[in-house]
Amino acid sequence: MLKKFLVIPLFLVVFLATMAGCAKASSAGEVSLATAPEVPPSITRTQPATVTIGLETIEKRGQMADGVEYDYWTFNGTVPGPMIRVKEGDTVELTLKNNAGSKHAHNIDLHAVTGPGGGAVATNVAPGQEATLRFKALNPGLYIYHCATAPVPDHIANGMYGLILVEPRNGLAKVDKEFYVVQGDFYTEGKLGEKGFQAYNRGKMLAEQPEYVVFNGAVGSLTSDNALKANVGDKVRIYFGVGGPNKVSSFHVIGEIFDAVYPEAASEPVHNVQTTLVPSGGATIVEFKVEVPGTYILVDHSIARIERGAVGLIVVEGPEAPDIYHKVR
Ligand SMILES: [Cu+2]
Repeated sequence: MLKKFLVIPLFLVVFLATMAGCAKASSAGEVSLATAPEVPPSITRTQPATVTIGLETIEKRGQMADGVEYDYWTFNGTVPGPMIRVKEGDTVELTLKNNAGSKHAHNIDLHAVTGPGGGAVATNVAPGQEATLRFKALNPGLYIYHCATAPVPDHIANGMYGLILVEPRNGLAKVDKEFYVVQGDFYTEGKLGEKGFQAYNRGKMLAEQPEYVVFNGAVGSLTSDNALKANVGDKVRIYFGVGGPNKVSSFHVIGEIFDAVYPEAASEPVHNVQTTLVPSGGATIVEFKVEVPGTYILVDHSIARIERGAVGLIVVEGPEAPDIYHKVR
């Protein structure tokens, strides 16, 4: 009896405290997500808010390269998963659903989370189930998120990663074009270029000998019809991450110099950088103005990897700038 009397007031206290907590931060509703290479729009509100995110883990067959199929494990059906954009100080309520058609349990570890496992333990979900995590985005920056269900390397190797941007309180400077690119290494049964369905090869993953090293999950995701586009005079910002599971990236754009790099996505930029090193499970933000028309090539300057797929294009259109660049004879 005594227990019963105690339980009811305790429930009321918790309920009222929760309501008071909710009243402090306004609710800004669902966060808009973007599929690579798109970036969600910048956040115009100036105050932190409570925001919600819905992600679904989906295992599906996709194209690794021309004529090469692979069984990816994904967030929302794409590699990388969607880019998430929140604001410093936001309270984020993330619901992770595991598609009923999945064969494996999945979860999410966001490097933007302060708390055990980055949220992985709290979001471990069997096929057909869902879980909800609430966290406060304390530190501004650009962070990798990934699945951390054991064996973790298998889940990452199959494509379970993406980026979450925690915009600083005062926002980021306005630019003309923003792009979202994540590098990953893939380990197929067949050798590079071998046609048909290719299963995952765990031995190659453990030996750290990928067949493919690609941007945005597949060879050709940023070339020909998928090339990025900009105009002469544009200021371009790339949110670049490395999902891994194993390889780091010597990220470089052939024909450009980064006016600013936020090394490892830290808050303070450095200037005039040619190539920036991005760790596995890390990210960077690079900015550059495009002054001369033409085609610029995104690469991992561990340059053998261009043969394995790590190539992307930015096609810049506009008037020639012969005072900056021209062929004399
Ligand atoms: Cu997983």
